[in-house]
Amino acid sequence: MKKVIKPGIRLLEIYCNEADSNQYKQSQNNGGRIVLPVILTVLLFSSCITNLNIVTVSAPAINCIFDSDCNVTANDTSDDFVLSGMAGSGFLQSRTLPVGEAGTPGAGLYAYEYRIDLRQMAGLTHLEGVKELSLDFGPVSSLDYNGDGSADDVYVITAGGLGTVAPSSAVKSGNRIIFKFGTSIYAGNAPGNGQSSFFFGIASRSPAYPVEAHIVDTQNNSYTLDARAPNFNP
Ligand SMILES: [Ca+2]
Repeated sequence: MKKVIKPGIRLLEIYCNEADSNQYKQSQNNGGRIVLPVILTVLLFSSCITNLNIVTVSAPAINCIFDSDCNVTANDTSDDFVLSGMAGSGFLQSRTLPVGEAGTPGAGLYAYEYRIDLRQMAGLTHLEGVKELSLDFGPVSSLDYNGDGSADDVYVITAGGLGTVAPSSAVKSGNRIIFKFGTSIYAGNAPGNGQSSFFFGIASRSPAYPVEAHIVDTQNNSYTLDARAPNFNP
């Protein structure tokens, strides 16, 4: 209740989350003075904003969510980029798994995994990094990826796969998902010394099609990259 009269995003979360909505109703009963800010916020933002929850998993075990023998053949595409002031190149990888097999938790669902690789990107006088990835994804299918009995939105493969940097948050605004890296993925002081993110994954009912993704670097430069995401509104 104490947080209700805070920024617009927090107010919008009230409309996306039942627990918060109940909290809002309670605060309304207790005070009533927050009605105007809520109305203004709804007028300013037309889409629902939600925080997606992120869990860590290991490979190849994560494949068992979608495949009965846990052995999948992934479809990989990537788009190269170089950050301002850096040399060499990095890439955004889009990986999809075959549609989830009947009898698995992910039956009928499509897993999308992304990875940002700056291992071959280098800087001489300073190092740039990637702090954000966003793309239109549409509805998210939640699954219990880490086996703790509750549904999860995003999984990060922190064991058994490439990479060292995990997204620190994933926020859904309308159909768009913004992955943020509290610690950016950095280029290195020589080719081969840069960092890669872990693969981070999310599921959808829709098969893939080409989209434009956006990344933001540590200097707030924005770049448009080819990626694949669910064709959720064919
Ligand atoms: Ca879980």
